[in-house]
Amino acid sequence: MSGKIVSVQDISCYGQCSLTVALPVLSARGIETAILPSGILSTHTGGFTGFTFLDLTEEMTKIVDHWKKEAIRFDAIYTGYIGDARQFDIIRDLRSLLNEGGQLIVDPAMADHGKLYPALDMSIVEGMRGIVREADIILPNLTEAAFLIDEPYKEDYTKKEIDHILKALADMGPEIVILTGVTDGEGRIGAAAYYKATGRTITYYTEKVPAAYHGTGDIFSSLIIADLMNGLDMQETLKDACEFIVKSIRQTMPDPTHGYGVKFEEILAQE
Ligand code: PXL
Repeated sequence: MSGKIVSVQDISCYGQCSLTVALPVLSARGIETAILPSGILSTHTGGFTGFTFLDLTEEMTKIVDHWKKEAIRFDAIYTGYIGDARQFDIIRDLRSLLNEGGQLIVDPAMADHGKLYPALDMSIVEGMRGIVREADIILPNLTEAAFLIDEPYKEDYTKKEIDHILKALADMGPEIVILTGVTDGEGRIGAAAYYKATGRTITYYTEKVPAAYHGTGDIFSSLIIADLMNGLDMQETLKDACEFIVKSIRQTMPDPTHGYGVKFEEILAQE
């Protein structure tokens, strides 16, 4: 994989998630990134109340129509948080702008810690299931995986249960499933990448840092996508993304006023 991507997710003006983290990460890693913003929110929806939300569904259609006229093409589509279920058809339409061999990469950013994000409902879960069936690569966390395969979420999973989840997700359609929040039974946490064609799973675990922040899933997905597009193998890619997230959390933990997102910029700048 190499080339130009378009990312479809919201702009949360304050709070360090979705496009405000995806763009700097992808740019810093040398990936040209266009954006198709799904909505504009004053903040993200985790921990803030009274946030504003401007739905950009209609504008998205106009943007894609213009791109068609300009014969603009992409090598990958990377989707994240989607605030309105009508937008799944726009993502389908956007696929006509993919170059041959271009990939649809879906981070079904809709839930965490066993719950859907506050502004979302089951229409988004249904829509995500649909787009996951058409995706080449998906990047769910364990909560999103449970919603996608319609099985109850648990706090802890055995290795056998993780293998079942990976296979159930791949059976929905994608060639590669990258599942985050997976633990190794010895107190470490990381990610597992499952290849449908070979049945092979590659894992990487790192120390479990005792803190959770919004936006880390978006930074993780952006790093994975950039690394794969830059030709790193999956083992190096998982290691890079997992260690980057740990460093970003460590950078943030000493600052109690910064609970809404991670200080990833300082880590990116050190590279
Ligand atoms: O990081 C995922 C995300 C993206 N966009 C919005 C969110 C969240 C998580 O809460 O609220 C608007």
